[in-house]
Amino acid sequence: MNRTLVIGDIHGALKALKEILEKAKVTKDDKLIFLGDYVDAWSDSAKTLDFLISLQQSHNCIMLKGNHDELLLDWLIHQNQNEKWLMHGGQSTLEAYKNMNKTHRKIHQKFIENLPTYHVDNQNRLFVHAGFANMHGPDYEYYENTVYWDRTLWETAVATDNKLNQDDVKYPKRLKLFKEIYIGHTPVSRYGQLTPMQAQNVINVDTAAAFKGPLTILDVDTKNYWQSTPVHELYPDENGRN
Ligand SMILES: [Mn+2]
Repeated sequence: MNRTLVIGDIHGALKALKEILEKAKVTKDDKLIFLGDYVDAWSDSAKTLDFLISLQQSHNCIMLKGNHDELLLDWLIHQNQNEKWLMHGGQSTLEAYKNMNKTHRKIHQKFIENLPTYHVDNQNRLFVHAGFANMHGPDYEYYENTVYWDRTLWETAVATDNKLNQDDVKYPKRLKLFKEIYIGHTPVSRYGQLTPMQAQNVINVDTAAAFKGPLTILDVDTKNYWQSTPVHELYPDENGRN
């Protein structure tokens, strides 16, 4: 059977990525959907992109763009060292790119530039890094980058009373556009969890790999999931983001 597997925010934790691909026994028959934020936190940010670029050649992959990937792109193109970026994991990425030559950097730049920002599959399931704010869907955003920065979709789903009927006028219209919505971006550790978290039809797969959590791969049909060792244990001499 062909599985659709969704992978949460990696943040430079290549060791964790390799671990979960093995644990889930990923094959070339699987469709892999990466939710973005491949860099910033752990020391393997540049190597993670190398790995993804080659995985894209060998496997059936959809790789979406995250806000951290966009921040890296901004630096690759303009050498723009955004203060906030450096504080939120960018420093480790700068280190990782220090000795990389121009040609190699250009390959990474092209890779990020070509990443789609969301994907809808043939079962009307949406995959997007962060969310969307327009009530007609991500296609209608006024600002294209909303889909990799938004937190309102997730906050809305979490705040919606489970007893509220979907036909109720107060039910968030945005949530009704898709059968399911898979996101990363907002670590579930903020809610005291380290496993995928569902609120209404929104499933959050960011299990805080940038912080003290593991990286997760989830089968969207069965909801089975596999997790890595907590990432900070795989990089014991580093701080990640804290
Ligand atoms: Mn993010």
